[in-house]
Amino acid sequence: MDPSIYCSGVYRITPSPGVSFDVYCDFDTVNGTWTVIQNRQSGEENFFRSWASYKTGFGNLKGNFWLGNDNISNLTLTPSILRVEATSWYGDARYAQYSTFKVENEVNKYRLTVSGFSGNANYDAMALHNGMAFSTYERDNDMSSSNCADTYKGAWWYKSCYDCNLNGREYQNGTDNFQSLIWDWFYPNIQYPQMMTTKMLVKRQGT
Ligand SMILES: [Ca+2]
Repeated sequence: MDPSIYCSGVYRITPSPGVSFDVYCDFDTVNGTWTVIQNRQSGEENFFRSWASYKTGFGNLKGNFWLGNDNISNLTLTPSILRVEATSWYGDARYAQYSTFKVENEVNKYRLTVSGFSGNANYDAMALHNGMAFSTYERDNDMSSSNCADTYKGAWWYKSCYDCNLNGREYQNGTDNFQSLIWDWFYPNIQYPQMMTTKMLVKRQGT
């Protein structure tokens, strides 16, 4: 699609036969068109939610939302690229991009494949999560003897436990809050800086 014709907004897509759902298409971010799978721009939405909620998705496609693991899995049946955009509470906007991104289906616990990091986010915080299953507070699929999703009040592809926690519950500026929106080493001298905004965007490889 030609971005000079289309505007960013909500569109219905059919990523595979018989599967249609609404998405927010982003024509404003560089090298788009992107489909937004996660957006946090304020603290208005609760992200500490169940497996069923993350499965179907929640929130407002024009505001804060998670698109839903079933939808994300369907989107990434086609080889895909992930871009993560984050702005810290200090006001610095940076990104991480991954040349390969795939989320498997529910039977396979929405297992994550992510690789091919580039960008200026200083640190590849998704690498730790490559190959991990998705966990929520009542579905502990992580590699830890504890329950990462419950400890850190989020839902993510936790290992034991995280290098990034973009679905963390606590939306606030501060320090040493591991239940917040974290991207490790966003700054070379701050290991766990909290993010004010995050956005996860997907597009097909080769577009
Ligand atoms: Ca565990």
